[in-house]
Amino acid sequence: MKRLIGLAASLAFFASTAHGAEKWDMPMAYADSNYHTQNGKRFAEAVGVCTGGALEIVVHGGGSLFKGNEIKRAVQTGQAPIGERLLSAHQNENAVFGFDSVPFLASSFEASDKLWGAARGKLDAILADQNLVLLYSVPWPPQGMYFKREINAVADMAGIKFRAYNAATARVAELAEMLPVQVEAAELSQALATGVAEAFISSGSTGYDRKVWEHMSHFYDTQAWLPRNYVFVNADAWNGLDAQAQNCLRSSAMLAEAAGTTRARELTGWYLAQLAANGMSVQAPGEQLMADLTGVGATMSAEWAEAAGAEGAEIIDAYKAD
Ligand code: PCA
Repeated sequence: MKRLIGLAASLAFFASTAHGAEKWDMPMAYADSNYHTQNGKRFAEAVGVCTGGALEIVVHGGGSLFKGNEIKRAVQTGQAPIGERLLSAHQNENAVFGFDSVPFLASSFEASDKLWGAARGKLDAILADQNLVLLYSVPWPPQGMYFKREINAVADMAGIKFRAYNAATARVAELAEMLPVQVEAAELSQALATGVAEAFISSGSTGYDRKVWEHMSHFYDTQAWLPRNYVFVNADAWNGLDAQAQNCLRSSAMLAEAAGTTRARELTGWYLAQLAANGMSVQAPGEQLMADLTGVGATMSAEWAEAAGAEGAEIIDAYKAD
């Protein structure tokens, strides 16, 4: 009898897990077809397989569930249990979040990986204080500048309305005497079409996703930095999972970070080729332009070091020591 009760109890348990499988909505900000979003979907599938269906993650791309600038708050407050956001978008909250947008500090994929290795522990801790668990991060390709005409020096940029996506990009605009305006990638095409913005800095990836050749003619491959997206979980939602589900999230996240980074690397040249194939002039910045931007970068590096204080210095030291 005892055994029967035990059996009934365990059957009831399995029934309730199968029945009550947890479903997590995962807002992401960028185009559904973008490799970050596609990678997020594969991550979700891997978690589903690993947990035997006990945790189902449903990705909502393109800012369809929450807009990019709403996603962190939504996850912090538990409106969504998991999400993806541009890490440096939080630079206004804490300068350390902008470690990946310091001009010319880490402008290749190798350097970006190294810098991430140096910064990750700090980000884990800062996010843990905000009720968030950091899972994985994938970089964007190197950032270049898009214009509607030939640009040979920073002086050529004065007065242009410049679309910014974080504090660092707004600062580039200010230092070049342009007029910064914050616009999410999802709204970029519209901002260019309506003249709200006339130039911007981003990867070939976002230029491709938003078909910016309809409005832009020149891309300068400045390789200024590789900003990162990160995927994070509400800490209460995390604590509500059993150890097996947590292990599944961690192991799937490790794979997603490696796969997404590889994909970014593979696509970088392809994206630039698509800009050229659609009529844009894609080129390295000229000598004067590069010298001017190096000057802008030096100012911004000093400002970031000042704002990020001891924590920032530890990241830079660890990066340089590696
Ligand atoms: N694309 C995003 C962030 C960096 C990038 O390459 C954007 O432009 O919003």
